[in-house]
Amino acid sequence: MGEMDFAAQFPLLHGIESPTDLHGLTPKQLQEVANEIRRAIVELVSQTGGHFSSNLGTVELTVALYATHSIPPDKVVWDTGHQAYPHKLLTGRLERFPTLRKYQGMSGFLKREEHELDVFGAGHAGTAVSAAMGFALARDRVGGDERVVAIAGDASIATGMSWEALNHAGDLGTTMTVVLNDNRMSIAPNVGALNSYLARLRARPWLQDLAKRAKGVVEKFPDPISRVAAGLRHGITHYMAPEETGTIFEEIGWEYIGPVDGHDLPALLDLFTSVRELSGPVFVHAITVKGKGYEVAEVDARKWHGVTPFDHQACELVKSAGPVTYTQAFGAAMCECADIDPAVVAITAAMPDGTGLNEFAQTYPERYFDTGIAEPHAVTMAAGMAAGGLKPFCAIYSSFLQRAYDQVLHDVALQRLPVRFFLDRAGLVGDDGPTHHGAFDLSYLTHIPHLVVMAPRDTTELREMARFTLSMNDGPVAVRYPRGSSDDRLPESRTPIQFGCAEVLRQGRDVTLVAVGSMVGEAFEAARQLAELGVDASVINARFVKPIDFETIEADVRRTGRLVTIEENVRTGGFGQQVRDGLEERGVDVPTKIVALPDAFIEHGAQPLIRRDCGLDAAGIVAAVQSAVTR
Ligand SMILES: Cc1ncc(C[n+]2csc(CCOP(=O)(O)OP(=O)(O)O)c2C)c(N)n1
Repeated sequence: MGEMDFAAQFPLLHGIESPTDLHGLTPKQLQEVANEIRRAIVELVSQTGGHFSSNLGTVELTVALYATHSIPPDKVVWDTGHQAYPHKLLTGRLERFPTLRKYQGMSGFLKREEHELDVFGAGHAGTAVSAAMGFALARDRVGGDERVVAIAGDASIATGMSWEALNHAGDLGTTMTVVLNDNRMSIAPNVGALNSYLARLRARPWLQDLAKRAKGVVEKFPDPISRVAAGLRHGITHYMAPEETGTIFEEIGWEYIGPVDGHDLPALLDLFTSVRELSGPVFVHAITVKGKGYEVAEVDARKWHGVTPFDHQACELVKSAGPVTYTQAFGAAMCECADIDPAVVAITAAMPDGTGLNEFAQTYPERYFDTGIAEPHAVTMAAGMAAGGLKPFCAIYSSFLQRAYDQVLHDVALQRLPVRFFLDRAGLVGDDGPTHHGAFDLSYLTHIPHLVVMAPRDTTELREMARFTLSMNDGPVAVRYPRGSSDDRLPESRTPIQFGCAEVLRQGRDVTLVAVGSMVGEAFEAARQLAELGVDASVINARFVKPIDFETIEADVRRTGRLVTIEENVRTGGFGQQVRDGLEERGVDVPTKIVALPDAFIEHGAQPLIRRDCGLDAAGIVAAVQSAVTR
């Protein structure tokens, strides 16, 4: 990609440094800009990988919005940010695209520190309407007149937070715009009653049709009525089609405009020009096609949501059949558990693919629940299910469960309800970066009373842990595991899981390494390298992060006299600090080194690179041991 001649390939786009550069362009040129953006997304993302189909769906929306607004000072807040590549391309970042999601390269999401027009960063869904409302209230306080726009997808708009914000702004009458980018898809097909409601709205006459109708009316009437009607031509739906009033949005104080074809650039240019002048909260319902313009992605937008590099001429995604991932192992374990116990049910918050629940969903459709992007609801619903006698397995990414901390604490743990949490993407996830790293779960879970926390050393152990949780009916349990596959440097032999017990993998004389989950393989490899350096290390697979197996650790440490703990979690409140604390209480006084993530947000980049930077690989562990040994 180094040889790409951006100026030759994307002549218009190449000249655009800022959205205001669109202002001098004719509608025809703007259409060409849109075409170049679409082509750039296909060509560039096919080389870097990244989010794909969502970005093809926002091309015309972005061009129209940016051509009709004054950005800056107008502000656009993108929900989640995975669909904002057109925004990046219109804010002077074309030439940075080859570094998309790469180590030290451009983020796949929006970030305030990456660009001044990334006015609000995200990665988690459902924040845009609240943030945009905040900007609007700040503007009103200061006395500015800039427009604030939030763009949210049909899945993101259904989050609790979006509705909290719609409710609030509708009441205050805050002047702002929400653009609903309705492509009917979450990552998987969208779910929920609101989604069905949006489908009914989609079935209404589209604004373009209304505009034609209005034009007929205009032609029949002399001035000034015709002028008024013309002024409303792309204005407010219900003036033109009174029979179509009464959307839920209007009922709660928003001006609802739509549905409109989100790929009809001339219509969108007209529409956003008018909308920019409206006061109060305005809700624009745009219908888009996820994957628009790249046929295979239109047909299977789900498969093309996030992609690895692909051949864009051949239109083919090559999925390599690598070793079993933790996600796949969990999916298989769920089916086994459901087979064994009819009380087992599975819950996902809009991530059936990401959490590996597809097979379960097909095999046990009546025992499978997709809440949509609604982690807090998913957790409390699971609590209710557990109270009602079911065995809920709640599969949520580590970073997304951050949203439901109080639900885990107040609804699940306080009532000692046996909900089984399965936290995929625990630890550093790689290319998605700081919004998605599961860096905090050991800290935000292990201090909650009654909650048991486990971490498997490999995919086989994950399956065993899932089965093990079937008998844990006294209270909640969380199992956390990383993105990716098992470490193949670990021995195959294993001991059965016993409650609260660690597994000793190797017994040495000089130092005790106690590792959690994803770090057990690295610790084992470090021990092998240390042996070559003449240091004989024990390796203990912690298995339980709560309760910690102090007997096993203490016995080993009393022999070796030195301890190194290793975990892929922030140091504060993590495993290592708790081990040190517990040993101190037991009167075991040994030099201890804690290898963990620092008190910082770790940038994106390939997993091995960012783990290396944090000292969370065999080499980092060897270095930590050497410093512990020489102390
Ligand atoms: C809190 C949270 N849960 C889950 C996700 C994972 N996720 C990323 S994008 C997405 C679907 C978004 O769908 P939609 O808002 O309709 O936007 P589209 O991609 O269709 O444009 C989901 C579930 C997330 N980013 N944040």
